[in-house]
Amino acid sequence: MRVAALYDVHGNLPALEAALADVDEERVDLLLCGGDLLLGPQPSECLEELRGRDATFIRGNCDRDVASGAGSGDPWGDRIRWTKSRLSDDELEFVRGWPELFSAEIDGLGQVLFCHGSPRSDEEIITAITPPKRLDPMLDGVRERVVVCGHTHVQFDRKVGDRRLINAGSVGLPYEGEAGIACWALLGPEVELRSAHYDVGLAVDALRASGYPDDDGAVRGFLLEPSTADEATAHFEALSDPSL
Ligand SMILES: [Mn+2]
Repeated sequence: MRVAALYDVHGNLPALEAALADVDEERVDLLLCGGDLLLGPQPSECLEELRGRDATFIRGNCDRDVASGAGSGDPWGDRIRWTKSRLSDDELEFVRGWPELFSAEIDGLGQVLFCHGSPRSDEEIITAITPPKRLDPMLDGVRERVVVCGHTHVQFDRKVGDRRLINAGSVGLPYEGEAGIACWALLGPEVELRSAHYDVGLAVDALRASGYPDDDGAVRGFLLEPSTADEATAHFEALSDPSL
């Protein structure tokens, strides 16, 4: 089996369409949506596009928040509630049924575990430099030698002991220092970290037209002036390890 892993779309339909056009160039047996599909300007459009392609879904922390409508009074709480309001009861019910983990036998790689944050949490952070001391408890009891995650929007492919850890990156809001790329991963028999180019102006227009709350300009900023991978990785490690 060959798998296309599309993580962290965040309701960015132009980016999703670009990634899917790239996927269509490959012979893929399974389309895996790795979570955080919804929170963004076009949640229903992105969900229906992937449902129409019979994708397999796992749940991200933001999908969980959107389905429950949980969120504080800050701008992200407004975004969560707005996104929930754009989904039908049927769509929300579908999202609530998503599992946290998915495992598949992939050509050349063996059994591969897909999670959103870490195998034990949809919001735990794994980066390219997370030390084994923090990784070991997250991977305790995991049988698969290959683990694919997302959540940080930064791609990597690293060896840790006898395991291979891969971050598929983000389709909709990658932190790779370049605007207008949609990142995803092709698995089997090799691991290919891919990025498809698209017109980021279409995503900015969709953001504005949708009415998605962005008074603080944060999402516009993520689209037009994304952090570099090194900046984002340092930021996430500092969040995860208070001693840094
Ligand atoms: Mn996430």
